[in-house]
Amino acid sequence: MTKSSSDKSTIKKTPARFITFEGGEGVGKSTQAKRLLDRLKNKAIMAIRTREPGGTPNAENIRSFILTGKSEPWGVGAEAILFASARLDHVNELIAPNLKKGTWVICDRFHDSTRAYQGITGGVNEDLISTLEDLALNGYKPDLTILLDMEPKKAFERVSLREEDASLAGETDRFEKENLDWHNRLRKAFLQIAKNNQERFVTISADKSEDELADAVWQAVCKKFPELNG
Ligand code: Z5A
Repeated sequence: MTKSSSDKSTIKKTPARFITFEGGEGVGKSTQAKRLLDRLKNKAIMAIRTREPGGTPNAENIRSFILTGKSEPWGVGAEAILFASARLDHVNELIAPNLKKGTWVICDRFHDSTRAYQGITGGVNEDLISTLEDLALNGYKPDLTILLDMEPKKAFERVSLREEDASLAGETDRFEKENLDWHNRLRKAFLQIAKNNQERFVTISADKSEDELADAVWQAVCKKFPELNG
């Protein structure tokens, strides 16, 4: 990419940041992670987008094991450990090396998902969740977490539109099959985590158009990292 001299000075002044997106299914995390990546790149900032579970070959193997339902008989505690194992590899092999070389990292879900799904909603003991967080994050806590919040019922309508696509019809992952009450509890869990970590979280209503949401996300990112306005 050709960069102007002002673009170069932007890169110089900007330390690499670690941003995560969280929220229930279908709220628009993947879409907004991509939109944010594009905006950072337009500012000539080196950035990558990744996801959890996954992001590295080892972690993608664990993703497929969990989301196809193979881990379900092991119980929710074992699933929390599997998510953390995938995360440890992801942090060590992809997230930390990129941050160290000055590349911003945008991650679609991270440790707050384990706390919300397996911990608060799934009932796994808080001490185990905290221990797994310490182990898997290896000191790499996000600088900013954007919680996209929306009524699960509306978010599911978005997902069902997507799944009308012939290639996805009939596929349901490990968590999609939980009922609406479960997803409402999950929404509350994320809001609770955001409330408990206000210095790191920004909660944005996801019930808006893709463009409006991208603008709201960008405003939140620029507010948190004022160097982007320079
Ligand atoms: N999980 C866990 O239990 N513990 C953990 O520690 C971790 C994860 C890390 C991962 O599934 C599952 O693993 C997840 C949690 C669990 N389970 N669930 N359910 P995943 O990665 O396959 O699924 P997801 O994270 O829930 O993503 P998603 O379904 O793809 O949703 P999304 O990323 O939030 O939304 P999207 O893909 O950007 O958009 C969904 C559709 O809506 C799509 O067709 C878009 O074009 C459309 N869209 C997007 N934005 C808009 C707006 N603003 N208006 C209208 N339509 C829109």
